Amino acid sequence: MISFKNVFKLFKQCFRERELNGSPKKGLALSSSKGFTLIELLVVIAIIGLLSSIVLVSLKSARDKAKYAKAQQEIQQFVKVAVIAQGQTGKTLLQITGNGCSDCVCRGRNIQGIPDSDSCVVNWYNALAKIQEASGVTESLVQIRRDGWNSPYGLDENELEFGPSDCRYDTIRSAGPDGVLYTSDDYSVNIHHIICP
Ligand SMILES: [Ca+2]
Ligand SMILES: [Ca+2]
Repeated sequence: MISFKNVFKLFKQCFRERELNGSPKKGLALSSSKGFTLIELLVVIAIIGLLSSIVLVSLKSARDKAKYAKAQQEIQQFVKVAVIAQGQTGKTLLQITGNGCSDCVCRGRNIQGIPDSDSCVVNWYNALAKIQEASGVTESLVQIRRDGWNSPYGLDENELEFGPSDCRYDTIRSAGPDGVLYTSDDYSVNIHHIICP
């Protein structure tokens, strides 16, 4: 990776050479009419490389920002449907999906682009379908199956999972740019209780 430090070093070398010689060394000139030295050419290449890496980093960051916005919007949509489903049935998400941890099989690995046959995707699609059915919402939720990084969303049903006093929140999350659930780049939301106070 080209760093500012390296470019600065090249600049220094270049100017030192000019100070010592007054003009570029003929022996090093790549083009006698222009009089550019090899070191000057290297400086230009280094600057171009540095600028390119800055542009690439900015592009990635802009793309990630758009993907986070998509995840936020889709998770909001999911939570809205989940709350309706709970209200319609008077059941917790665990009771609706029949699973206490849909995303447990997704943890500790990169789930970007995993096939629909993977148990992680199967669990999420099942939960999504059951929650949609319970809600009575007819609007298709197919578009919120995967986040912008092509990972399935992770749902952990928690409310009353281990008894009547287990008042942990259900959570829904996007694995974020790294494709791994429960790391610092995730975007996650708690879903309101239906039975717990
Ligand atoms: Ca759980
Ligand atoms: Ca992550």
